[in-house]
Amino acid sequence: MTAQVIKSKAAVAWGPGQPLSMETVDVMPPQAGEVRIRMVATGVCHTDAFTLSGDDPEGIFPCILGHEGGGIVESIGEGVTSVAVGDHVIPLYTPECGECKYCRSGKTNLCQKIRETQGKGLMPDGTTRFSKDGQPIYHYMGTSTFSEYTVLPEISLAKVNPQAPLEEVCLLGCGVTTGMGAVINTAKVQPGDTVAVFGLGGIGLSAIIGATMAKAGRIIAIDINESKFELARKLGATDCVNPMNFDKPIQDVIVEMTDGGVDYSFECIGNVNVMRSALECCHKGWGESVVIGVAGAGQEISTRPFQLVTGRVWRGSAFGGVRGRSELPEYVERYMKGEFKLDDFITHTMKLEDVNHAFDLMHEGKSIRTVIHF
Ligand code: NAD
Ligand code: AHE
Ligand code: ZN
Ligand code: ZN
Repeated sequence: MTAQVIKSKAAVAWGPGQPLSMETVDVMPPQAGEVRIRMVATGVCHTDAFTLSGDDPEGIFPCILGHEGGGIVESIGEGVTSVAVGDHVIPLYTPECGECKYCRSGKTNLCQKIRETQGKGLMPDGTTRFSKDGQPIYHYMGTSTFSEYTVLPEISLAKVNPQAPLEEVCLLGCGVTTGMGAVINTAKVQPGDTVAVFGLGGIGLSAIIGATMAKAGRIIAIDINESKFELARKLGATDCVNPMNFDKPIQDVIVEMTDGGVDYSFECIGNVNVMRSALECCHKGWGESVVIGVAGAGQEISTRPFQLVTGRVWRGSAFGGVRGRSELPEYVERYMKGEFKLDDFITHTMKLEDVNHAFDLMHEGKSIRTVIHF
């Protein structure tokens, strides 16, 4: 049967800084190489709030935000072969085509096959599948998970074990994979290493899980909100530090605590001043700092070049360096085997109608992850 336009409940971002608005939107059938999915659950990540704030140079409105979802294939477009109706899938904002220069390089997970149109809020053919009363509504990060139904390119879906609870493994669509992957794939932390994690939201706490899995010897968790420390300790942090309790720069505090600095640090906030601290708390000669946080338009990082001349390394990580289609299903299997937990992260669950409250909780520092159930 040919797929039809579907009416879908969606939280629409009409403009920067405005609360999301619940609307019934039209979702077109998937075109060639595309898939329409029914969303089962989605997490709310700080990057959604960042784009809504207007700080994202790629922010485009009106759009449907959301990129940490789990869903079930509702219909497929012409030529789609890798997923079928009924498959359980996790949307990927970092697709994997397997054939572009980036995919073939073996050096990065940053597939660029559809990056240009994705950044403009469009499907690969340059059009959108969402509209409201005939007005086009843009996609976001190629995923738009704050909608009952969404359309994605086939290359932007990871097919996962149907036994896995989508209400939990949706967090592998961004936050948990990003933090764990940055430690394991990007930094390649080794047993005994000393690690500092700046910012204890979903990303930073997942980095702590990654560091614990990698058997880091010491894991220093840093946040200005001390209510985050209890979970950080439970996940493996050996030291919890609030920079506000010191009258000197936090990098000096950490260098003193660690006999010269850490082997690896991770910035999980999106604050360019903290990015500098994270680099400068690294050990002379070999310490490496990984930028994960996303900073607003116009912001830049700086340090004395001498910090790099003397052996510290600055690098970055997107989606934990994970190739979504070929590697994410394995993360789901590892979760199913009990190698790590996800329910610790889910501090709140709610309906899509309450998504603005999820943003409030995040801004007030009261949640780790809110999961929206459809
Ligand atoms: P979050 O808001 O849940 O957590 C941020 C944490 O940082 C909070 O606990 C907050 O108290 C703490 N914090 C804020 N200012 C601080 C400071 N000056 N010093 C110490 N701690 C401070 O956010 P999240 O969802 O965990 O996301 C974290 C960052 O990672 C965001 O910038 C997000 O956009 C980015 N991100 C990047 C990727 C990627 O692939 N690179 C993926 C997901 C998220
Ligand atoms: N659009 C922003 C950058 C946003 C950004 O860095 N996104 C991360 C994922 S954050 C997920 O929560 C990412 O993967 N970036 C790689 C990419 O290709 O977008 C800007 O500054 O323009
Ligand atoms: Zn995210
Ligand atoms: Zn590719």
